[in-house]
Amino acid sequence: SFPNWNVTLVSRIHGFWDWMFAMNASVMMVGLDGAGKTTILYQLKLGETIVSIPTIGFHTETLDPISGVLFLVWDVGIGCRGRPLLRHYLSGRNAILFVVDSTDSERLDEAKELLFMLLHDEASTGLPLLVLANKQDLDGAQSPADIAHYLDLDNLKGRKWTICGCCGKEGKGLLEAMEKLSTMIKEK
Ligand SMILES: Nc1nc2c(ncn2[C@@H]2O[C@H](COP(=O)(O)OP(=O)(O)OP(=O)(O)O)[C@@H](O)[C@H]2O)c(=O)[nH]1
Ligand SMILES: [Mg+2]
Repeated sequence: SFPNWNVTLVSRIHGFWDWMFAMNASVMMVGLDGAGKTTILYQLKLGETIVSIPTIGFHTETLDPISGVLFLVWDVGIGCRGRPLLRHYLSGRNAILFVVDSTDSERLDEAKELLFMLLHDEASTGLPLLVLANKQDLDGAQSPADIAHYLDLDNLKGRKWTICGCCGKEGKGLLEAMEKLSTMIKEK
């Protein structure tokens, strides 16, 4: 067995890292209009379903769904999806949260284009990516695995990524997803 001092040292080091990681992470949330970004944001913030109207421009909210990580989330809506603007919002972020409407097969191509524009921007180099396959409560929702396949996530190089199914309206799956996101940010 380890001498006591050793255990103490180890736990001190853990304490140190916990302290180091009690950080403010700033996350950029992107997705096509209607994907559910604002709904998810308010579900995480208030635990409530809100009646959302399309977001014009962007807004930011501070969240602490996971202890030790304070998320500053940039919810980017209509009008902020031009390349120069996205770059502007990307710089200085710690992660990308990409929201997909899992029922909207017709616009998956468009979603993929938007995602790849982000991932190919220099400002996003190395940032971990969480994809939320939202609206899993609806009939016809594609599974997270199918969406990952469609978005070609397996071929991403040089960044951590994960995909989670969720229902932003009821909050299902969101905390687990945010936990995975904070783990990816810490490991980066
Ligand atoms: N059934 C279902 N509806 C959802 C879910 N999440 C969002 N919605 C609905 O989808 C619509 C669009 O949601 P928003 O949160 O406004 O989408 P957004 O991504 O913020 O859209 P923009 O602000 O236009 O970019 C709203 O009517 C929401 O109630 C979900 O998980 N399930
Ligand atoms: Mg919105």
